[in-house]
Amino acid sequence: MTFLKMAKAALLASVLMTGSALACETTLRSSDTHPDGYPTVEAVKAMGKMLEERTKGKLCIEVFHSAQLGQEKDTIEQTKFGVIDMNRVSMGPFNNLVEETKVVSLPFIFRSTDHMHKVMDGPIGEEILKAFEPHGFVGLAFFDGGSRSFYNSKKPITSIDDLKGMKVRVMQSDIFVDMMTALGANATPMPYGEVYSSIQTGVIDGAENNWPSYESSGHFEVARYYTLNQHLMVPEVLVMSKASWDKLSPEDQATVSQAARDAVPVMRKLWAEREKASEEKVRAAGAQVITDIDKQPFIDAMKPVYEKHVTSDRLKDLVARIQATE
Ligand code: GTR
Repeated sequence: MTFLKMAKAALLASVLMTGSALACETTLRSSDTHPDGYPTVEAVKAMGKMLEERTKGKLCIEVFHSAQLGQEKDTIEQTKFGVIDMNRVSMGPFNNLVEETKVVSLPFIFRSTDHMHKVMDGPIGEEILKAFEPHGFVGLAFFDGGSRSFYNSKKPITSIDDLKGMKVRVMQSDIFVDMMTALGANATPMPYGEVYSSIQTGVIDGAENNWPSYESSGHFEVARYYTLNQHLMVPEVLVMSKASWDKLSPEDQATVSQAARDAVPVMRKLWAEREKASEEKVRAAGAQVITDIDKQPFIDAMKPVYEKHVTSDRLKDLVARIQATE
């Protein structure tokens, strides 16, 4: 064996031992607030596998789960500047940056999961994905975020009246602050990672989220009353930093785009399974779930939120088209 051959063999062996991510020419760093195994984390990993195969090891993704790279709002900033290549976040924290994300963050804008899928998979979804670009991001795909409901540590919420004066954490967006105000509660915007201890120490009374987040965050341990009022159905988005995107060849950009879209059905399947499993887990752990709730008063109370936030012609048009989507 020549020296060169020996060196090559040693390099190959070390690459095999250290795992596939390092074998790639370029490894894209992707952020997620959720823990390993969560549907969004697994979907981006699946996308990474597709990418690695399709580019023959040129491009890979490494998912930094469990908020290892920071809380959503901060990681969005870092993604904008190319410090993080990819990010899977709720569209809520994007509201103040990308105006178009507001329409899908409005309470009760979607009538059902089917309605949401139709909108996000169609021309409106495409328009919203494109809207990220002028702000330093490339919108790659939308993931499901289920529907969000209220939970708290104090008492069962059976009507709007029960929310009066409660301190409820919301994601960092003015829409959600105004939504809580319209319901007579005190909104406390804060990062997801601070919610558990804030409920535990009584800084807040509760929060709102979907089944998988309520379960995986452990919030059900400290806030056992969950009311299935389903006021929000905010889709999630996978974005890439425009700075990282611009470093790729047009062929690689197309491969990244396609792999992201191909990860959507993977995500939806995992999501449906996890929603059921999470609900079963929190119920078994003693969470008190209130299902008998009249949503109409909540829907009616949202009028001022729409009036305040749907002001430009662009947003009015998007809202009207979403509502008209059958
Ligand atoms: C989850 C969502 C996260 C994050 C979190 C929150 O449902 O998947 O991206 O936005 O809610 O409430 O901050």
